[in-house]
Amino acid sequence: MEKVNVAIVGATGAVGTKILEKLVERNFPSKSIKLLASKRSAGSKIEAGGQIYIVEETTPESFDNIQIAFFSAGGTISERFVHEAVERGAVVVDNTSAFRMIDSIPLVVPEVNSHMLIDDAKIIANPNCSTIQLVTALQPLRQKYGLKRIVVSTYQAVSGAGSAAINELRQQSGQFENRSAIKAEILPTSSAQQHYPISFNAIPQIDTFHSSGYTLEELKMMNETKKIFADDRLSVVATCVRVPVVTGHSESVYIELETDGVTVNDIQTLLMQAPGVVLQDNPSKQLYPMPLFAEGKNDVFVGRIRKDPEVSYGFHLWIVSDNLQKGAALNSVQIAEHIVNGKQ
Ligand code: NAP
Ligand code: 3JN
Repeated sequence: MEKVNVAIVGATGAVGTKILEKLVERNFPSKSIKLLASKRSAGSKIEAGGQIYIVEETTPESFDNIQIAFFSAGGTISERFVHEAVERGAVVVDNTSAFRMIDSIPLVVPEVNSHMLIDDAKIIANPNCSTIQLVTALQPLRQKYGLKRIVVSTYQAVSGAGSAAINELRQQSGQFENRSAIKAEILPTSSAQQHYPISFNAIPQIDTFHSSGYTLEELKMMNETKKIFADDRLSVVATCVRVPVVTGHSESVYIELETDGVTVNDIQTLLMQAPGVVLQDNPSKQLYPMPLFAEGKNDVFVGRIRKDPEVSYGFHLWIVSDNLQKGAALNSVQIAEHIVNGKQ
């Protein structure tokens, strides 16, 4: 396999550090890995796979002689540097929402639509973490039975909002224990007028509000799911909630199939063989997915599968995955592996 020079923009962040770990863990065919961040972190050191990497400031010249560039430093940085990277010959895997809904840019979850990774794609968008685990789990059901409706409520970990939000949950938990005043400065979003504690709380706002009353996170899930499934007629509605979990997003999902007469056992059998999915569904043994046990794992875990009492083609599921692994770093690295394999 041809070896490539790699860059990671946002390498010091919650997602970027996991991308580096994944590249090392999966023995990605890299000649070199360049870690990029803002001027603030230039010169800092990161260790992975027994090697020390020095972080550099991101500039247009950072992308000279780079073949694969991962971006996870927010949409503004992607808008500023992705085209620079492409002009210098890189293929970009972008983890931000900057390009996801542009028609000509593939939005890819390899288990669902790797066929979108056409040879001349220079920018590939990595979907939102909550979307990735949803579509990975539902793809086998959609393929076999057809899907007409999805109603999803999320229980999202603080690591989805970056390392500052992880620190905030830890600090607030300490403040609660010490009975000192709880300081809330990051969540629901750093730009919000009002901040709320996340410790011992659940915040029904992720990202800012759109005039429709949905948050941007909810709209991302709704629009991205339709784009990945290439189905505009699919009805998708989301409610996204932040909970005091460090890592691992959970989703309570109601689906309506296009086929009647499907049983819980049919769904379990299908999901048992599905790529990237692990079935954990045995109420008699209290077996069901939980974020604490999904942390660090690559898979999407599914359990609590029930038939709706009123709708014969309706089912309820509980879907859990590590938002920094399959939700971000793993999916990005899988995309890059497809690209590099295609170059052989
Ligand atoms: P984070 O922990 O706050 O890290 C932010 C990263 O961006 C840091 O490496 C930071 O570097 C870097 N950065 C900030 N300003 C920069 C600049 N001017 N130039 C270059 N780098 C800069 O955030 P995160 O959780 O890793 O998320 C980062 C981005 O990834 C998000 O904004 C989002 O777009 C995307 N994301 C995607 C998913 C997904 O669902 N797939 C999930 C989470 C995040 P410094 O150390 O220098 O500050
Ligand atoms: O909050 C989460 O759990 C996931 C957050 C993802 C995120 C955070 C900041 C900016 C995104 C994203 O990937 O959609 C973005 C963004 O790029 O818009």
